[in-house]
Amino acid sequence: MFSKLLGIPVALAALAVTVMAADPEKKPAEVKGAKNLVPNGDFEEGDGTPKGWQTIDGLTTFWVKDEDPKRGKVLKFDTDVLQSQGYDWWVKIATKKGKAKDAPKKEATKEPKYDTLAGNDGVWFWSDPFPIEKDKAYWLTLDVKGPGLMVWLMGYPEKPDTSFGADEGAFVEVLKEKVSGKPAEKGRDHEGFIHKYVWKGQLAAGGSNEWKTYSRRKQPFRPTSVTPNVKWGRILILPTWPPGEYFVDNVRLVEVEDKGEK
Ligand SMILES: [Ca+2]
Repeated sequence: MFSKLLGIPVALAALAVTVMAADPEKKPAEVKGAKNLVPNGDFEEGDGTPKGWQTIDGLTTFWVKDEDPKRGKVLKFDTDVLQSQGYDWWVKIATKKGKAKDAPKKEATKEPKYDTLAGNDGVWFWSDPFPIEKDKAYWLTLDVKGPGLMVWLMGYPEKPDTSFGADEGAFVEVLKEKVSGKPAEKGRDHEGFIHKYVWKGQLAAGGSNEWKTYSRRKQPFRPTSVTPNVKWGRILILPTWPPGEYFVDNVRLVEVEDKGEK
């Protein structure tokens, strides 16, 4: 955990600032009539939780009004929550025994906070699936306020299961244990969790106390260039370290003109 904590997230946060700053000049032209493929990417629609995304939980994820009324509603994350408390509450959400409005009060966290979600699995937030077309190139942008975080476009051959946490191996194992009351199998014949996605592309974003738009600098995403069986995509937003609050708005994935350089 320690190396993950001090290695990857911190390095990525730095990368987000130095390499991934917004640069609209480099953006390839959108194809004519291109629409945002991400459902409800501006988080304006919904009833208690944003439509087109996994549910918020009221402990680590929130659907809030931004201070700027023009921005409307945004997603808020809190990674400064004990991993144990987060997992316990997520099991309740996944088994429909809890709703965001009934979320428990956050337990106090202590320095150095290695036992928080920030220091471990982070707080994941998944969009619903949308179609990905063969040989198409896509451009991802999003607005972030807060520390650096990771965003992924995940590619699937089959339309993925959108039940809460279905793509999170560690969570699925814990959920099975809590529901069955038995420890998960870990023997030699145990296959473990098999991800349903076959492709993923990442974008580092964030690193400012002000809202900024982030995108990849050079290459668009081409999910079918090495995995031609990809037919569906989902967005995964994943803030981890440092422990604290992160805000996200306007997640956009649009088809762009592609000269085909790989
Ligand atoms: Ca919004």
